[in-house]
Amino acid sequence: HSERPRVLVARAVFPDIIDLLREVAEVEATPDDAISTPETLRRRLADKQGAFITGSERIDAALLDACPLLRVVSTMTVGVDHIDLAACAARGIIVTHAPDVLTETTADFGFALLLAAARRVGEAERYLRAGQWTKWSVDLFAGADIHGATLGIVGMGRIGQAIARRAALGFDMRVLYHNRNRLSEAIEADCGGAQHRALPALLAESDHVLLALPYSPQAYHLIGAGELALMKPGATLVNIARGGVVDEAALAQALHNGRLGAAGLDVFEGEPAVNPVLLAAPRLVLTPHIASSSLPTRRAMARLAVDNLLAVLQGRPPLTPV
Ligand code: 8YV
Repeated sequence: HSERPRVLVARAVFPDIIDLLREVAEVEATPDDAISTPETLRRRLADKQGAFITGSERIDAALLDACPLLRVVSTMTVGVDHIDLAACAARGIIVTHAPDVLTETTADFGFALLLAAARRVGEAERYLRAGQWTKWSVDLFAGADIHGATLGIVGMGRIGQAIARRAALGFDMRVLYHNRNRLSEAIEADCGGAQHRALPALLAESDHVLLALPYSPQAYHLIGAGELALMKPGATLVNIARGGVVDEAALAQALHNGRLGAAGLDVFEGEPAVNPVLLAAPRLVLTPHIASSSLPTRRAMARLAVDNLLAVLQGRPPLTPV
């Protein structure tokens, strides 16, 4: 029917969830590889009122200029660094995202990376699979302890707080955090007595540092050679935020020269391409941006993105606007 709004689903995830859109809108759902270039996205979005996107589609002013009918952009991510929010606001386009539903799953994975890096799980498994395990030795893959150590969390939003609770309750860790704003004493208490620090102090005092901040231009290379040099010798760095937060060449260097004990990265500056200097660095666990990827959570993210679209297209307030 011509009066029904048209929606582009930039990635056909979970057909049963996308089908909910079809009750209200004309849906153009493209297979996974159809949006291969910004030009393809622009062409497919040009006559649409709504967009369902993931973290991989870039929504910028040039694209929006080609989409005069667009009213709502709904991303199934919590991060919105792929969307030019000012350009959307200037055109009256509502932007919605998917917070909360992925918090606990993502916090779980922060710990998975921290444990894997500090306890050298990746290296140890490769060694075993390569048939190199021929005898017991006292320091075989001897790593750093998690329990009882000091964890520094950079970015104390929903995910950072969920990690702090795990650290304090499950691993008896002392928790430090760095955040734009200091949290209330009640929230600090709920996060295992987490203490606020300036970034240099957090880096200097922590045995393990975990990055969970939203990406912004100010966060670009927040952790570079100078910051890595402030960290304790043998410390661990984990990044589940965005690749651009860490200077990858400086990190590789700090791993090569033994300054850092280990690192774990789920996000990369050029993802899905991975900087070869990282592939060559020792004691580094690398995963392909899967921190939110449990099946129930990925479904909940898609469902929330669909519900946000339905709300706006039916004239209701969105559930989780940016
Ligand atoms: C992934 C994320 O982008 O929500 C975010 O901000 O970084 C992740 O959940 C996910 O793959 C969704 O595309």
